[in-house]
Amino acid sequence: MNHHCILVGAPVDSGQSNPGCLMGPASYRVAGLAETLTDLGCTVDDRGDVAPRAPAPVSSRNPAVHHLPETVEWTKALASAGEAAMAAGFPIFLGGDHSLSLGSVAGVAAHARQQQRPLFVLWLDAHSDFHTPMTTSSGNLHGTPMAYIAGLGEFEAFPPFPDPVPTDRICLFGIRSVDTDERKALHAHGITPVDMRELDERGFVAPLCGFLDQVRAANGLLHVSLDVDFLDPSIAPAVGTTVPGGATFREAHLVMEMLHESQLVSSLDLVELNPFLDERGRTAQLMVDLTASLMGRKVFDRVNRTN
Ligand code: Z70
Ligand code: MN
Ligand code: MN
Ligand code: MN
Repeated sequence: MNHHCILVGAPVDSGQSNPGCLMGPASYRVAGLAETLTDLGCTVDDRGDVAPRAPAPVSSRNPAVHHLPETVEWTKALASAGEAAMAAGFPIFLGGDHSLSLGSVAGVAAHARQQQRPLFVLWLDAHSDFHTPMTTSSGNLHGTPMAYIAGLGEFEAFPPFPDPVPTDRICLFGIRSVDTDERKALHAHGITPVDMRELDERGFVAPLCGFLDQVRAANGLLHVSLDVDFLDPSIAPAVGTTVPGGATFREAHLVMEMLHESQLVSSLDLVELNPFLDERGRTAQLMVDLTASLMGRKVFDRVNRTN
């Protein structure tokens, strides 16, 4: 794992309808993300917030879709910022709603193609985010990045995704809210999410180890996209749509600790934090602490038990 962290502020608010995610990057900075990483022995380059260009007047064939022009410009700007950050170190994208991953993962994928390394994606989320702009009924584009990354469906004014990620390199993890059209598309493309029911039955370790073994065997790069709503709303209230039944405090930290021990993660998104809905900063602080676990904070050193 590269311990030169590049912080990329992505105050994206256009992918959903609940204002506030644009304060996310500021909230992570106030919660001390850079200082926490430095204390762990990482070096940190905070590149500030990405500024998208003025949107071109594009419209969607689906009248439900809103803020398409803004989201397209964020995608382009974050793809170039992401590709540059990958060349320099370990990018951490500070969201911003989940539509930012249309761009962050595009930049990461462009870098992976250049390095001739296969890219894997771990999607820690209550939702599968597998709509296309044609199938979404909410019109919220934060519900679409996973389909874009997989190169599936029609994405209108968006640039074509560089080197789409084959579906067998994608792991949707913690899922508990899937719309009918998403379920059909997931089924059609042979994706079986690791949903909360499976995690209840098997625990978090075995399904995650299985995926990490695949990444290791392929000498892959691994992008992790952490949506606040992966976490149970009782510990992470600062999110627009709360979905009960999410990961507990220890389950979430265990995932991050295992990811650290694997040494496979090469980039990270922190998405969907809405600081306006937070309680005394506790969700922002938890996201920072989870990032610290991913970067190696632990109580005791122990033999690596995950591989
Ligand atoms: C629903 C939609 C979603 C996040 C909500 C919800 C999507 N499938 N994603 N919160 N992060 O509107 O498309
Ligand atoms: Mn999401
Ligand atoms: Mn979600
Ligand atoms: Mn949400």
